[in-house]
Amino acid sequence: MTEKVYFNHDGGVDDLISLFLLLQMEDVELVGVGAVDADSYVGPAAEASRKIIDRFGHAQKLAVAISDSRAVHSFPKEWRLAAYSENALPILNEAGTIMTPISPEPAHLDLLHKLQQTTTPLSLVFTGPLTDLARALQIDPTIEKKIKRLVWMGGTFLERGNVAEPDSDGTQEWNAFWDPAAVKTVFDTQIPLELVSLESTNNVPLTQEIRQHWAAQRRFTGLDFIGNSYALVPELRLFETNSTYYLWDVLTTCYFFAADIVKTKEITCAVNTSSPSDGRTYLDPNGRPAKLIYDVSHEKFFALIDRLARKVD
Ligand code: AGV
Ligand code: CA
Repeated sequence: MTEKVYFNHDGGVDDLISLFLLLQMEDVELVGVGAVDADSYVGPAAEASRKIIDRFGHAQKLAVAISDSRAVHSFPKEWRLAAYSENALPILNEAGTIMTPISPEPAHLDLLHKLQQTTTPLSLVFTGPLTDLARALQIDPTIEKKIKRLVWMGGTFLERGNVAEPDSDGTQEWNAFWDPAAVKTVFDTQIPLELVSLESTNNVPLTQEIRQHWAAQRRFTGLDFIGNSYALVPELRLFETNSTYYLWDVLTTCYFFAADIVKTKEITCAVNTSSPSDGRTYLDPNGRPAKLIYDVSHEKFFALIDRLARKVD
């Protein structure tokens, strides 16, 4: 049976590759896309999204909604700039025009109305902050019932997160840190939650070996696109730095499609909302239930990316 999914992302390289892969998945109907001004600038992030749908969306009719949500803690500018480069890739600009329109509504209202109007529950895949969902829930809490499951790249239960900022104690994952209150709003619901946290994404750093694997297949347009996109960000070399790139969001969308590529366990959790730990997710016996993705099969994961990416020409 077809699974209907709404995708909200924040314009990073791996967010945009995730959109590309979602468009290739069998029995997955993408019903909406929202782009947030978090790990990107939302202008180029939304434009690149529209071009990816044009070029790789198999003539699917979609609109991209632009979020007007803004940061509590902003992402580093150096990371956000990659959206301009991605949007400038020749393969996305060959046509010279953009057909996929911008949604007339901001992303949280686009999401709200799609949930209100749907007759079958929607799955949500979020690969950036949860702000647009939290805002939609605040307007109409009854949309909760329309959500089949939320697959979110965010949070961590490890001692160390991936935020290195002067107003953080280093325990947070970035998507949670960007808007901690939004995480709390979502955690306070009963939406079935599946967390692709740093536990699992730490297993899939971008490496030279993976780049080579894609480079060797650049005769396939989709793998050439993936290789070019990841060329914009730094891999794991001698040791991990603050800028080392992982396949965070791509693992999230691949897990959404193929749960058998990972290991999961049931947890109960909560989120801290006071500085300098705001955005820290932690295990709490009295917290809300969630499924935590904590490990991934490299072999299955990279084979799935190859298979999906080969579907375009
Ligand atoms: O925390 C991971 C999230 C993912 O949604 N993002 C990147 C992915 O899109 C933020 C992030 C953490 N470290 C980063 C990030 C880095 N070194 N470069 C770019 N973004
Ligand atoms: Ca992201």
